[in-house]
Amino acid sequence: MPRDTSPLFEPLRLGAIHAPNRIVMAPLTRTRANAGDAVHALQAEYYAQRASAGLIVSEATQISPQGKGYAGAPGIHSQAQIDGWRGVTQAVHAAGGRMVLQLWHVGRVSHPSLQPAGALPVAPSAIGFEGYAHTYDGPQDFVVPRALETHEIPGIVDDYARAARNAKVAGFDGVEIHSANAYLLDQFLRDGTNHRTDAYGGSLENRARLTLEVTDSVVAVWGADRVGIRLSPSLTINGMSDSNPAATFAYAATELGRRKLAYMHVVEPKDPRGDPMDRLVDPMILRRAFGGPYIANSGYDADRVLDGLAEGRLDAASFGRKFIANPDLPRRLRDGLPMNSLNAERLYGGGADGYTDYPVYE
Ligand code: 8OZ
Repeated sequence: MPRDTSPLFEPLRLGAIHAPNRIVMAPLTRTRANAGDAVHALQAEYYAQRASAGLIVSEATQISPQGKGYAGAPGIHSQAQIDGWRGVTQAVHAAGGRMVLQLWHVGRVSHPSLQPAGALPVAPSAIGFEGYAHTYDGPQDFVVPRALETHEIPGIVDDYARAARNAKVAGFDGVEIHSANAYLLDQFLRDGTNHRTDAYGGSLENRARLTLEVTDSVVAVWGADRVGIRLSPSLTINGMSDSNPAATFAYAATELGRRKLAYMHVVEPKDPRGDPMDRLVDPMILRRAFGGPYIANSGYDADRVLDGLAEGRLDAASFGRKFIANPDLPRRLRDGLPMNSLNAERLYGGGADGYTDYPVYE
């Protein structure tokens, strides 16, 4: 007997957003924006193909020119960008879907060639790290960023609020604040990247202040029930570290929980049964601290989602690579159908190839 997959299709309320199933399309950087960092008809087709998701989270999208860190990533700070995204939301809605925009500032994960006037990328503190930025001239070493002055921080909070308003004009159903994956808000949260001595550094409360101020400014635009947030407590890419990640993220999740957001989206350790050193923070600490709808991410398949639902460990799960390769992923999970394989050469950049040409199951 094949396993009963109907729990995947029990509807879920994510704040004011009604998801018809528990299968979320994860935010996926695909770097196919045009020269003005705008999305266009190609992205409208790609996202509309995936409208059977319970919810689509857009690829990470710059709130400001300073927030950019990857050649080909889209923004939500110009009129052309708003117009491009409006075409996407119209196509997704016409196909019966729901979609939130992921609001992104990369902080130090950038390069002067991607910054206005060739400026240094900004960060909580002037701390360099190993690796390379994805620029228009190919990979280039990361540089030591410039520490933000305290008086610049309200301007960044305003940039998030403006981007949130632009997302509304573009017709999204809500927004997700990207506070994960080694980008600006995550850099403030963790003490490996945040050595500040002002109100935004030091204590747990101070390091969480920027994420919470941004959340409050975005909630003022959308209402809490259309704002989600993404965290990645166990991720150590791009030089991320924290001296007590369980305490840091439990505090952030508790404070976010007080705000009654639509959901919290957590990048979990890749293999929950793997090396305990890779499991810095038990995701259940965050789930309990937050208290609201919880979307799990990383390496899920139908069985793990069904187990997680049955054991009360999650409310939904998001899928990345599987959703790239299978536009009809919910149906394939429901019916146990075979999956298309991923064309890993075509994840980033280019056009329709490896983007909109994955077939639905016949
Ligand atoms: C992969 C490649 C580039 C960016 C993230 C926005 O990790 C990203 C990203 C992922 O959140």
